[in-house]
Amino acid sequence: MTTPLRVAMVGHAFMGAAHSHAWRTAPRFFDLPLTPELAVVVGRDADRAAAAADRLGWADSASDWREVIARDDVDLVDVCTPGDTHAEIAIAALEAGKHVLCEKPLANSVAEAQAMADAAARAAERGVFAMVGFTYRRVPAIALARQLVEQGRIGQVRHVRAAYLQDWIADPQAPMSWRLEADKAGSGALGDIGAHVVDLTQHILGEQITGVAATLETFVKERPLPSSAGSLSGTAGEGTGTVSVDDAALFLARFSGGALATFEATRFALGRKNAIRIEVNGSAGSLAFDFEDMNTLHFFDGADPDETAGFRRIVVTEPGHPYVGHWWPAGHGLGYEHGFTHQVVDLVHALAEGVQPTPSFADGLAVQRVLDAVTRSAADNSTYTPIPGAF
Ligand code: SOE
Repeated sequence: MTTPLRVAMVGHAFMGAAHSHAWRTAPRFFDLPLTPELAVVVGRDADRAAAAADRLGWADSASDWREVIARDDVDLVDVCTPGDTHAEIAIAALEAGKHVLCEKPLANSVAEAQAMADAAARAAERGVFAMVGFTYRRVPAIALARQLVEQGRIGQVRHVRAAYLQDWIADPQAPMSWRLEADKAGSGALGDIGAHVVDLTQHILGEQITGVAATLETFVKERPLPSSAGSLSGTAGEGTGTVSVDDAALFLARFSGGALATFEATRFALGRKNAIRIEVNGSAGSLAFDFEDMNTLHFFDGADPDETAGFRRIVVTEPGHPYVGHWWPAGHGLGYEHGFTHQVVDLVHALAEGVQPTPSFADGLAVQRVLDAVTRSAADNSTYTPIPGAF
């Protein structure tokens, strides 16, 4: 048994369940230098928090995150709440000397994300670290794509085509939820799922987006209020509410290394449930990924002879592939939840070594700047909008 890492998790809905699973599972499949303990789960309603503790495997529950952050028997605060509370909770936790894992997008505005990145930089000087939960970085096929780009296997990147497609609000009768309210979620498809592909492409290329030209649309402006909440969309009830976020976001972008990119984020692509599609074309090859076939990566090697050249379908389930050797025999694939487990593994190693885990809050801020530029560009009739500070 190694030193415990006592975790407090704030929020216990969809992301809270995914994080709980990861904290429980990581030490069972990976040798960790610290042993995560699911110490306390926090929710606004004491009864529901207690029920969540039972269901998700937490030792204790509480209804006041401020009290929990002040506890001596908590080492890390895991923020799984809607975006409007990220900055307040994360900054308070860092100032109280707790490490922080915060769900994406980092915040609802650049100002909040900047304050969080500043707090994280101050805390890091004291050996207290913060990480933002762009969990798809830890899908083995994505980690492999990153390695191949880093090794120069596709050469100089020219094009990036990125889309995140879902359909869970395509039905106009799908009820309101916090994800459709600007004051809670910050933005709609843009921040909820577009943020993932912005982070993933910046991560895979090891570059930053330097400017965007964007358009946003809200297709369904009024929706039924929910009668009961579901993990994403609940059941429609009486009355209606106004959707105050985008339903879809499209934008062109430029990367710091000169690549041109297109991005699409929508929750109206009927039939596409969680399609994160990324294609990267370089001077020496291409890569293509789709989360709906998440255990494979497609690789075209420009050096292959013409007669046999073609996209190679790499089944990313070999023990030598990133993270895979800790799981099942070759060919027995992984799922959505494994990215969260890998996130915990990498975070725990970084904390034990006293180094900055990635993606950092500074990385989260970089994504936030892109989201902000998209919103400004769309408001200005798709005018090309440079990202401040990105080169
Ligand atoms: C809903 O669109 C959602 O749960 C996102 O909020 C998550 O970040 C993504 O992983 C799956 O879809």
